[in-house]
Amino acid sequence: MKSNSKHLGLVTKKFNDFFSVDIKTQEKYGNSDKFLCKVRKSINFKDQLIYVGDQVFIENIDLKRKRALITSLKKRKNLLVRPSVANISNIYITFSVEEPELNLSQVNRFLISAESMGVEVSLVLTKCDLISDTRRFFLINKFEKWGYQAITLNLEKSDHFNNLIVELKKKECSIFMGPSGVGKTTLLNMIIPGLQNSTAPVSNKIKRGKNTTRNVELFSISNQSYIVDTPGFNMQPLNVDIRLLPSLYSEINKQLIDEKINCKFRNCLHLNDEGCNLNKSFERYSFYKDMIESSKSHYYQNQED
Ligand SMILES: Nc1nc2c(ncn2[C@@H]2O[C@H](COP(=O)(O)OP(=O)(O)O)[C@@H](O)[C@H]2O)c(=O)[nH]1
Ligand SMILES: [Mg+2]
Ligand SMILES: [Zn+2]
Repeated sequence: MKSNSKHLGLVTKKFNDFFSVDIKTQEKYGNSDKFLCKVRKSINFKDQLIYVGDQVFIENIDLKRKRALITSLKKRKNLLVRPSVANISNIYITFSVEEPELNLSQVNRFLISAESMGVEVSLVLTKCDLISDTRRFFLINKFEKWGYQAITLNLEKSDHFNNLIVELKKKECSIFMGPSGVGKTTLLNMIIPGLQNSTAPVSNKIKRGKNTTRNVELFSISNQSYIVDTPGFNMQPLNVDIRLLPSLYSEINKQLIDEKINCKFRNCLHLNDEGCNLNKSFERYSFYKDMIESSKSHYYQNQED
């Protein structure tokens, strides 16, 4: 690496006006170098902020002090809000099977909001040590009908966990999302050696409040793979555009695309629409209907504002 050259890097951390940027030095050996960067003063990214996960070009590289200037921003693929992270490739929706008990409607909302990001979505079920194998297979079977191959984890059994790590090392940038108390931090601490974020039982968490929030950070887990650490974020599903909703359910897509079912109107919402030919006898249909109804009221409220 020459100090007067331009390099593409990845923003892994952000604090005040500073950014930590990872640069691959010897690609084939998987080596990388971290630079502390500021944005070049004369640059105005049209008021666009730079987020963790963004790819940026750096120049004016000071190899000794590991400093550089960010001079341009590559177009991002996507941007997650709360926590703000750019260019996610995989979302792992994470829920515990017990403690807190599985809430199917909530699982669905998280899955659909993740699907609306246009990334690969997977489902992770934690705390499987708290249920029988019969119950575990029942759940795997249920989510298969939803279009997901659930990854079931049991802290006492390392093989499932190791399979997950192998998978994560093949993905570009993964994030675990799900409600509080399901074991996300526990999982991250196992995946990222040396991370040691604090975990807490569900009841303590509520008492403790929000004072543990640290910034979002990307951790490298292999040559080309990163995991997002989102300490202290209580993640909520996003509101999804009503017109997108039908396409985010695999049961609906299967009928419309594979089975070539046609409704009378192309923008059919598959409720009581005239000429709707969708077979509505699938488990998630009631959740689908609820989501449509609630985004409808959302939509009309916003129209009135
Ligand atoms: N029984 C059981 N408890 C777990 C498991 N994973 C995490 N926990 C516990 O669940 C609680 C919440 O975990 P934490 O990682 O802080 O959840 P987060 O809020 O999703 O980050 C902690 O008391 C953990 O010890 C598991 O696989 N089995
Ligand atoms: Mg946590
Ligand atoms: Zn229809």
